[in-house]
Amino acid sequence: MIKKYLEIHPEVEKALKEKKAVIALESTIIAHGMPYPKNVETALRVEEIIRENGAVPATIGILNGKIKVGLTTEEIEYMAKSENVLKVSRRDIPFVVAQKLDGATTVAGTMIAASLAGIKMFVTGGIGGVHRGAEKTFDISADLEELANTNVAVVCAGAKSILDIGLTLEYLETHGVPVIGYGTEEFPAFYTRKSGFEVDYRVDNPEDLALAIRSKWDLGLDGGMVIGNPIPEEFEMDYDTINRAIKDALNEAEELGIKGKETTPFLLSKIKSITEGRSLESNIQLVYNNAKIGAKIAVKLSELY
Ligand code: PSU
Ligand code: MN
Repeated sequence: MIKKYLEIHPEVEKALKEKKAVIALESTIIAHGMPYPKNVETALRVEEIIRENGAVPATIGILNGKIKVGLTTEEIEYMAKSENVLKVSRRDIPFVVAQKLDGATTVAGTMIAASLAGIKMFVTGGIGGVHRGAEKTFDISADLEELANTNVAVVCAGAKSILDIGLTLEYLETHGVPVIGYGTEEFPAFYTRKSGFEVDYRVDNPEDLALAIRSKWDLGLDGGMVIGNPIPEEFEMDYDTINRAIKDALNEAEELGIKGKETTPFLLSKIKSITEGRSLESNIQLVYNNAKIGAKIAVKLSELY
């Protein structure tokens, strides 16, 4: 039944059958998170890094209504260039599929597709979360709800301070989503290693993480896990510079009345232009770093199944 909606790339299908490590990758970061042509370059390099570290990449998106698990290079190019690719979270999937549209999947959308295909690990840059001012706007990313329910572990570089990091962590705690610091006690803030917030558990190697992930699901504790992997020091942004840029971007979004699903892409592109592209460079490097660690964890996890 589900098969009619999914199209799994033969290489991914083979790896899954052989219980090899497979990593899901999202396409919203390609279509709405980074400008062309850096988005294609990054997406393809991330796949390479995953292979170099022993896992098979599966970039996920919806094309002509088909949920594709493992986009080809040409399909990634198309996602990166086309103006008609929608941003697809849980609520959007049925319509994009039924109307045979093209959609780039968010963290939530990608987790759903990964889980349908049997992929346990997912690498990205940053997750969505509770937005600043959410007590008025109710803007809380559907990513958090997905993390609460869907069995996919997500490696990210933490949450950006376009979000309310404290409230995001509270939300995750309420929903029983473990938040791990990879080699750190502090939850990373995407562009910077520090956020001022502690993680629940620090883990220093892929083996220990794989054991915790396996234990969670063995016990029927459904839902995901957030693995916060800090950006490498050499690519980190200056704390004050990035926070000033974020503040300016937030002000502009408010003045222009940007709302709903437009908010995150708007802020990302504003921050990029305010920092003259330096935030984009950091963003790219942190994704590469996550790909490396994510693949290593996936390899260890595949040995446990
Ligand atoms: N953070 C980034 N880059 C991104 C996103 C978040 O640094 O591209 C994307 C992810 O796809 C994430 C989505 O799932 O934004 C969250 O959007 P929203 O806040 O509308 O749920
Ligand atoms: Mn939102």
